[in-house]
Amino acid sequence: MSHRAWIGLGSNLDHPRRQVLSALEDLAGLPLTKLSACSSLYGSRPVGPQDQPDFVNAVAVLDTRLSPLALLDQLQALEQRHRRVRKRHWGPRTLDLDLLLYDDRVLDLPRLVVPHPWLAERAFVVQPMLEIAPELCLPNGQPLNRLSAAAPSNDLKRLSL
Ligand code: ROI
Repeated sequence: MSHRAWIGLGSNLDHPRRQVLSALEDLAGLPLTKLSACSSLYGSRPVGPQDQPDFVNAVAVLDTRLSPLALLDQLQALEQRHRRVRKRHWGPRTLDLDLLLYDDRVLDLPRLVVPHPWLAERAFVVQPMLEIAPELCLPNGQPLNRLSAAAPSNDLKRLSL
């Protein structure tokens, strides 16, 4: 059975746009997985410490037969392949891949919390998700488009390719 997984991508080091675009290709090549949609790229000021470069973010939708933890393993392996640098907590990084949603599942495991705990508060996640699915609701029934007003924008803007 195929499952629908939403992935958040973010980078602010080492050619962030290139990092995100090549990560989208990598996601398309994951085993048992099809890339079914992706958002535009977005630029924004960092959430957290401000003494770091701006971020490039995007969201991808996967149709996958991988379990949530098998998918997480694949995402973490991809981050490593992009030689993920993470200098400090909430600091700059070459590539972040977050599992945002997995069907309507709610998971609270030591390695994985789904929906992603910060999803609703981050415009750089909410806006790209709404670009793909304006009517999307979270597993608790909350419509995503109601949350978008609450999240600070951090000067989020859609980037032209
Ligand atoms: N800020 C923005 N704008 N985009 C991110 O992807 C991002 N990721 C993070 C922190 C450092 C919290 N801030 C971010 O992990």
